[in-house]
Amino acid sequence: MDAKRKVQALADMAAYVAQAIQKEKGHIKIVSHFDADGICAGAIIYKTLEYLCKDFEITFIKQLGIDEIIELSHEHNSMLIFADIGSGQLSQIKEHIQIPVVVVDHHPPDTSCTWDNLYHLNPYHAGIDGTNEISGAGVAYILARSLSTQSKKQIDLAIVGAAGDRQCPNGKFLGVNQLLLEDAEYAGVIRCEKGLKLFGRYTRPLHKAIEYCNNPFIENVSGNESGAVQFLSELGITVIDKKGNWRRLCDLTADEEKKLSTVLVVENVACGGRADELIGTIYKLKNDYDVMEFSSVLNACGRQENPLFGLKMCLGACGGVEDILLEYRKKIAKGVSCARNMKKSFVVTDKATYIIASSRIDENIIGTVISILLKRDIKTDICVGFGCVKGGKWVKVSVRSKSKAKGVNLGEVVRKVAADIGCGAFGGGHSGAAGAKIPKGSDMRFVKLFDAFL
Ligand SMILES: [Mn+2]
Repeated sequence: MDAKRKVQALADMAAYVAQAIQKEKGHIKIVSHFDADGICAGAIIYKTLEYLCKDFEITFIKQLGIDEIIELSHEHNSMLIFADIGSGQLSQIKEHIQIPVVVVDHHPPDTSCTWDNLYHLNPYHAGIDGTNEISGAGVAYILARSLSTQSKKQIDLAIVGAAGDRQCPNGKFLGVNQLLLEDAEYAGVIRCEKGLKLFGRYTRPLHKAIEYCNNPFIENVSGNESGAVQFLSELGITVIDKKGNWRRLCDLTADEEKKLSTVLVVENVACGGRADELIGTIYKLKNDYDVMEFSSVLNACGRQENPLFGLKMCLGACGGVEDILLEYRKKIAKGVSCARNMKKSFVVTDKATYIIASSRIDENIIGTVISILLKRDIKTDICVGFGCVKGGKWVKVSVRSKSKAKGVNLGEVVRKVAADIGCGAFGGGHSGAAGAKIPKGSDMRFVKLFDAFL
């Protein structure tokens, strides 16, 4: 079946779910995931319920475990809408929640579980691969479209959500995402152009964009404002225009951009990156952000425990972003230097490097920290980081591989290891990035089992 027919099949299912929402007169609570995709999915539904003049509220959660479900069961809502979350927790939801439940998710569903008050919209039921072809925000958009024609304006968020969930390998969207992108371009809410992929292309002074860039990481330039200015002036690129304004990347001439691209590509290859990853399609949004850039801003909001700020940005607010990003950068830099300082205690096997920072690096940033270390500090293809979780009962495990590492599905391995550890441990993910939560003290067991599975 081609992508268009699959979308039609999903839209037909959405119409049924939409009816239940339309009929609902009481208080609706939207519960969405706290990452970029979840924030976009939440924002799409939020805006749609606003169009429909519903009585509603929204909340974002890190995970939907049994504790969260029981807490929700004690609240006084008339309907719950789970977005970008819930398809894997149907049996627990069924057990504890009596009111009507809508689940709008793209994770593999527990198909055997269903009940009268469940309205479940999931791409797998329409033969769509929810890992690569559509995000939680994409599914939310399909639902929103059948609730209100005004919601068609939110299509850009469906693409941002997909980018946030890494559904654009090498900068390209596939299947349903590609169809949605074409619609978004046609509607004029996303504009595609080719060029240097540097965050802040339209939103930041160029020297700031260079200073904040970690990809490539250039010694004495990355994280160094005057170094960045000097770097540009050595290339013959002025940082201020004739009127005295800061120049942005989008203000450069084609020649200047080419010169800058060449140097950055060389630097990127020198630190282990691919030659072609810095040049490609830029997907410009109405708010001047690039799609990838905006999704990483939303991700930072979630990880800074401020998803509501991300929601506001999706709904059109624009102030205060630099502050939140600055805080986030500081946190990451602190995490990276903390990990580097404990290099001697890394456990290194011939397959992977294990960084056991379960009492020092926060669970929200451990994944990003090991991704950075994997570029320059680590020899093995796979890196595993252990981060601390508030409350002290759990440890967060993040696993990342270099783009070259092939043949291992990290998500599968992590899921099996977590199952072997037991005691409530759980995990999963994708082939190149995965995560788990394990009981405190089982770090070394994870190391042993994981290494054996590899
Ligand atoms: Mn998602």
